[in-house]
Amino acid sequence: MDLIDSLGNATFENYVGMESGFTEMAYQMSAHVLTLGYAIMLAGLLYFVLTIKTVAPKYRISSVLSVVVMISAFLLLLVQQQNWTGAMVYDADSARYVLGSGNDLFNNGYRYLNWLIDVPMLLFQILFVVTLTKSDFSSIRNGFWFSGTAMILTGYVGQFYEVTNPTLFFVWGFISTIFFVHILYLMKKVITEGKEGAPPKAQKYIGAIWTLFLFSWMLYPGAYLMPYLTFTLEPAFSEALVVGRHITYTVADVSSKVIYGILLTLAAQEMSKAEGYDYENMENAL
Ligand code: RET
Repeated sequence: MDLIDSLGNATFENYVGMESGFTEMAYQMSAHVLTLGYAIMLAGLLYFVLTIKTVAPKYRISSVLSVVVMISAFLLLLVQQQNWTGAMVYDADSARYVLGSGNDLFNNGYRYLNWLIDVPMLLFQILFVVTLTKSDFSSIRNGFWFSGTAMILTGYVGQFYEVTNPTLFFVWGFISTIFFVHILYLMKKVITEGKEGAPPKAQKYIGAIWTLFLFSWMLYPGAYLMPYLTFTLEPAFSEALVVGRHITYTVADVSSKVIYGILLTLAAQEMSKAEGYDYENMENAL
């Protein structure tokens, strides 16, 4: 039977698993990097709980949103890791990990649905730290929510076609990108206005948040495009690209959720100090 007939809309990881299988290194690196991801989310969870009182009460909702993101990402990445180790089984004859039969196939779809929670939370979070000088809070919030949801749902549909129908894959990916550009536009506005009224040290962190935001959010479309990064119109069934996708997602997740949340905490600490809430010089501060 043809690979496409037996695997249909499955993502390209499964095709590699069935066509050539994975070497020990490719299989284990994937498993380890997924484990690293959920371990970091748990560490991040502790950081955001333990530092909540280092910022003035009005900024604490940002830490609470980080806690929500850490818990949902921890659960998702745990499931994702088990999905990987469950889908691929060791085959002693070929000395490779191959796609097993009888188990679920490997799928990234859970990630997309998890983003439905995390993307709005991450976008709202910054609105509780910075003060907008011109824009209206609720119109930015609604724009973030609308475009965030639309970007994810259109991408979710597209990723099912990454092997079977490149045209649909690129069309849905393109529609998703339009919403992504809208999010970038809104975020740039929030950063520019947010910087205006902030104390100098906080301004430095807000500037760093913009760089981090651009870098980390761009990695997600990069992971979407992974099977086509050989620049042909056929998806490449390469184990290096599979490992590359796991690594890209992990770097993106750690940067866009954990490091982003830490930078927001640091900015909020500086703003708190400027407003007279200085946790470093408080008794029983923690
Ligand atoms: C998709 C589809 C292809 C085009 C674009 C995409 C963008 C995805 C982004 C996701 C961000 C996710 C985050 C998750 C945190 O938990 C949907 C892959 C542009 C930007 C930050």
